[in-house]
Amino acid sequence: MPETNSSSPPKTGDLEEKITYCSICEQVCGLKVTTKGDQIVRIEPDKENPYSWEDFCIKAATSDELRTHPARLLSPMKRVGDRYVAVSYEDAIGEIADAFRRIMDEDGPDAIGSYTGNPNGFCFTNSVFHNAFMDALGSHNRFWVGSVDQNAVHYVGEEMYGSAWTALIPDVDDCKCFLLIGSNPAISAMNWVGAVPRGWKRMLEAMSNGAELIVIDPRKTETAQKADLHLSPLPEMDWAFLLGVLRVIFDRGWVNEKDCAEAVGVDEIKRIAQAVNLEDLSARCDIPVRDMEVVAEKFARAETATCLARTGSAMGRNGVLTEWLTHVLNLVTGRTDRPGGRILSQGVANVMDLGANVFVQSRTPSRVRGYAPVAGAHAVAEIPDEIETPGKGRLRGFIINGGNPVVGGPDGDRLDAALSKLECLVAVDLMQRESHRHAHWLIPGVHFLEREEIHVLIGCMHDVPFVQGASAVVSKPSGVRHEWEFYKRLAEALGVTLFSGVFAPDPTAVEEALLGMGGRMTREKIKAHPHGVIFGERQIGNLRKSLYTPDKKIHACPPDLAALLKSRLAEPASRSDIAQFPYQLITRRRLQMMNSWLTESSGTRIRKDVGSAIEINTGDATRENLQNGDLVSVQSSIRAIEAVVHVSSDVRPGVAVMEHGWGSRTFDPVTGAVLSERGKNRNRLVSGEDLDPLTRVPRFNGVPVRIERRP
Ligand SMILES: Nc1nc2c(c(=O)[nH]1)N[C@H]1C(S)=C(S)[C@@H](COP(=O)(O)OP(=O)(O)OC[C@H]3O[C@@H](n4cnc5c(=O)[nH]c(N)nc54)[C@H](O)[C@@H]3O)O[C@H]1N2
Ligand SMILES: Nc1nc2c(c(=O)[nH]1)N[C@H]1C(S)=C(S)[C@@H](COP(=O)(O)OP(=O)(O)OC[C@H]3O[C@@H](n4cnc5c(=O)[nH]c(N)nc54)[C@H](O)[C@@H]3O)O[C@H]1N2
Ligand code: SF4
Ligand SMILES: [Mo]
Repeated sequence: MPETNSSSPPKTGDLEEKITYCSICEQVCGLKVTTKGDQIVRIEPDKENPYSWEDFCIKAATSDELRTHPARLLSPMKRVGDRYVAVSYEDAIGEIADAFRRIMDEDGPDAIGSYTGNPNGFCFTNSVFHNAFMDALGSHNRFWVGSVDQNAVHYVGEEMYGSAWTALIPDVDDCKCFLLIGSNPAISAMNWVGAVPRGWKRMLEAMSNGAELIVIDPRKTETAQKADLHLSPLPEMDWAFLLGVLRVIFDRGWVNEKDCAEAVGVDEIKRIAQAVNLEDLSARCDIPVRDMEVVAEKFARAETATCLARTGSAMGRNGVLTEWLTHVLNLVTGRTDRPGGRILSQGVANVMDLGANVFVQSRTPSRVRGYAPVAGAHAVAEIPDEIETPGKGRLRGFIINGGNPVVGGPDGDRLDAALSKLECLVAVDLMQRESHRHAHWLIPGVHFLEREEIHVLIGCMHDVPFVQGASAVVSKPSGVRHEWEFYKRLAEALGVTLFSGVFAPDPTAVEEALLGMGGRMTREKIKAHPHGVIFGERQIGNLRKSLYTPDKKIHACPPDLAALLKSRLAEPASRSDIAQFPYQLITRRRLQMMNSWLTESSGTRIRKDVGSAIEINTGDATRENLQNGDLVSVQSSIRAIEAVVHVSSDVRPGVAVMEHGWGSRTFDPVTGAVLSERGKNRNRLVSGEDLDPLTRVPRFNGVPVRIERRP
């Protein structure tokens, strides 16, 4: 029988107001939750939160729907045939440990692997204990969601500043010129490896005080609609645009001499930029030379400025080049770690110290493709090969922890087929979704409204020194244990030691140890401020003191990035497959969804077009004789899917847009019945072979496709 958790008896009572924050995205918006016993009556923004409340959105307002969803996992479930049965944690942990032990005895620890998804990063205790567990096994086979979106940041951080966790936050209030590449903060909020709460509203305020906004995006997004200048490039070609802007800046001498002299490699990137022809760069990105000159002048001559690229470019073939060149642009114009530019994130500890000294640092190449890990983890695109290729270290046991890579990652059909070949697949989640279809074990997750913790990493990634502890506003369901406890007990059952015995395997001990490293806040002080606290002045100018490069200098032109740039410059200016695939598919996000989850919530049910629409430019539609509502086949190099045409003047010619996250089924774990199936998974078109050569991120943005009317 499933055991019950005596610490959470059902409660009844009067209305109470409780304070915590939303853990769905990095904005960590403060929440005021009205409860009645263990029921949530209302979720509102916490207006006493000194930092975040104005970003509160529908995702938090409806977040109780997943917590109380009828298909939520309420105890460990064991697969028996094509059904699942509820079992106790003792039995589940015992049997999983037996299977993992048998596999490791035969094939070594690398035969056990794991994938951690985005929500895992928002639960400190889960992520820390999961990593400690994989460390204790001695497995190098870790895969994470960073290889889908943010590896470019980590790669460039490591190469330029010596730490993969160099979080440079836009200083929006003091910025006079924003150059935004592939980002739509009006919908996504201003967060990605760091947060600026109400960042979009603060940008609009800065603009009403004279700041300019330049947006580079193939779609006229909600953000671009507010811009002073919107330029619509070909996908994956932002690097060429940036190199053109840099060339103009170097040619005209609009550089900050001191910052250039203090860094290493500026002369080299200057030589590369000055060796190329602006017309050539313009042909690559399809942005006129004149526009490059205008942007160069606006950016370099502004009193303060900040350039940032985000997932629009990072999730494509040249994401790392674009990310790098934004850092070069900021550096040479004197915007790096300066007011109004990109500043080192603030918080309870220096994030670069944590990154360099505490987080996983494996450098072991992957077994099959031989790729080096980025930020200690291998790429999602590699998982199928690692399961299917025979040999010692072939993945046989696997954990999917808070992720849905079959839908969020590339070529989900291939990953799904590979996952079905595992001998022991464990999914740790609140619900059984598409990626968990072949799981042998379903282990319940704890909803963020039910957990108490101090997220030390997020506490280091703000634009001001802010920290807040999460509190459990309601009890977790009886029978559900915290994810960290699952890993702790699985380690015990396997006889392996967490944290090499350095910390006690207890969340409080780990939180205290990491807070102690920063020396800025204690658990007691944090807990004394339930609404969160800004505990000091912002300190700008710490980046150069915190560098982990061997010579303690910023490296403007790392050799592998320079080599990649030169190899791209040697390619023909336009795609060689353009006749076969005339369009490039890009992606968009919606306010109500968080990647592939919350599709189960009422927020998405108010919409009719649930992820089957393909937006194309008006002129393209006329040429192809397509109209709104027409059914088309969208064909990439690996597969075709169906979609419904939506004609739009917001999308540039040659580009098509499909939102991601759809086409992920949810299941009733007891009966196996499909509970919901909505929209198309557009990532089925994305190859797991065609990757950014340094970060191994697939081409989610920029997939070459052709679009044909269905009979
Ligand atoms: N085409 C395209 N694809 C994309 C993107 C895109 O823009 N375009 N965006 C990408 C981005 S930015 C990201 S970050 C990835 C995300 O990719 P993933 O992280 O792999 O997937 P998610 O869709 O976020 O699914 C997260 C899962 O975690 C579960 N979950 C939620 N909270 C918890 C919890 O507290 N504990 C546990 N154990 N589980 C929990 C949810 O139920 C869900 O099943 O997708 C990427 N995929
Ligand atoms: N509502 C909501 N908010 C979210 C999320 C969500 O799923 N829903 N996800 C969260 C997560 S995990 C992340 S990582 C962040 C991401 O936050 P952002 O990086 O701001 O993500 P997007 O809103 O997808 O913006 C990407 C933009 O890039 C454009 N684009 C596509 N291809 C290219 C290209 O080649 N070049 C250029 N210049 N632009 C291109 C797209 O049109 C799109 O407008 O958002 C977070 N916030
Ligand atoms: S999902 Fe919405 S409410 Fe939650 S932290 Fe992000 S912006 Fe704030
Ligand atoms: Mo993401």
